[in-house]
Amino acid sequence: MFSFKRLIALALFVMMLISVISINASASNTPTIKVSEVSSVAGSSVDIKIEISNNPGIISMLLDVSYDADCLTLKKVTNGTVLNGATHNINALTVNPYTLSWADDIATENNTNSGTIVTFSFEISADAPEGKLPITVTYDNDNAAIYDKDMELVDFAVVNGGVTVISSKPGDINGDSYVDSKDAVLLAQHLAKWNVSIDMSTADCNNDGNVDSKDAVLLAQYLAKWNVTLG
Ligand SMILES: [Ca+2]
Ligand SMILES: [Ca+2]
Repeated sequence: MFSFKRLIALALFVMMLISVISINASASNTPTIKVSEVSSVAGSSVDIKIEISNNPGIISMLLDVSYDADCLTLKKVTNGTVLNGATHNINALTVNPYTLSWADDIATENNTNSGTIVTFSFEISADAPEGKLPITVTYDNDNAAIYDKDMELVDFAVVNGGVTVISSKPGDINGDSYVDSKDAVLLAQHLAKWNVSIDMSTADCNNDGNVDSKDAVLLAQYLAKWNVTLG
């Protein structure tokens, strides 16, 4: 039979365990708005997603999305399926910050969906410097930006993201920021003297100053996940 002291110790241990579990649970249950992060080369197009998770239930959400308009041009805003109805104004692509406005004021039930609320398609300017271009979301609950069906304000944590502009990658011969079979095909066509335009610096996969079959072999090995390095 347990002694009384041992019983107390066990009870304390169980209580501690429960509190640790509930702390972890509450940390992972925080309502969150998250901006995705991507890396790509100057001059390319990128998609940035804005997602909500652990949505406790809302009927209205007003967000401002800010970005570096010198280096990023907003081309398109596409609604996700999480919030019913429009969350963007298609006439205002040049306005920065861009306002995402969603309200369902006659809703009798909260919307508790989580997922992608909207996707921003940006073009990175050709002269964008290497480095990170932050994309940030803000909301103003002093002015009731996010609330539920009882008109109670709902706070979300915000995790900002952005676009990291990288220099050209060895092997990314078509400059779409990925090194994949399209690049291998393009290099093979170039070597077969097809009339294709390639980036000679990224096509020189082994960095020996020439673009030849050695580069095609190295690229094929890389794509086959051999332990080789490009550049
Ligand atoms: Ca590529
Ligand atoms: Ca080479």
